[in-house]
Amino acid sequence: MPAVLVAGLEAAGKTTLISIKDQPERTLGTEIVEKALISNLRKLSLWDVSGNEALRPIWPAHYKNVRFNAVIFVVDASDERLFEESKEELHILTNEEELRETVFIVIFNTKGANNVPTLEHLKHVFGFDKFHTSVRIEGFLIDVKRYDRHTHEAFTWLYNNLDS
Ligand SMILES: Nc1nc2c(ncn2[C@@H]2O[C@H](COP(=O)(O)OP(=O)(O)OP(=O)(O)O)[C@@H](O)[C@H]2O)c(=O)[nH]1
Ligand SMILES: [Mg+2]
Repeated sequence: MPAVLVAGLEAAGKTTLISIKDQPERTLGTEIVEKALISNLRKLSLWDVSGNEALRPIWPAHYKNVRFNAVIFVVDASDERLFEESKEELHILTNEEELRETVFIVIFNTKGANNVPTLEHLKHVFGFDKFHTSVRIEGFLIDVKRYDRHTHEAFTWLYNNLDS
């Protein structure tokens, strides 16, 4: 079963995205759930970590021991004050030796706000044009609380890129 690390800052919407709980509380330990992100497709082993700064050192403990097929990196796109810190964490992950073969999908979560930047702008701010060409990464702008066609498009991209 493919393993997927679900990372990002606190309250970005990680647990909401993978719909483990209706009203998620902050994740304080790592929760591993096996479920398909698109019904009828194969199950994934989803590693939902805490984005709390004090608990982020646990992330490397996971990917240094488990080979992840993908990283889902969730960003709160409604609060630009968090962009720099979020970008730093994303770039740390994309530079890790253990994640060199891993495909990255960045979920920019609108959190239902209607004044979020465009996807193009977000990708620029997060340095998408600066990743080494070997980094396989794509970004999507969605409201993680709603499972709509944008969510479906993002998850379809993930499934299509898991093994390639
Ligand atoms: N309206 C709205 N609220 C959201 C959305 N995504 C997340 N939230 C809310 O933001 C809060 C944090 O979401 P979580 O999914 O728990 O965030 P997380 O990334 O798992 O956070 P940690 O577990 O603390 O690292 C919750 O109260 C969610 O209900 C969204 O797309 N729309
Ligand atoms: Mg969580």
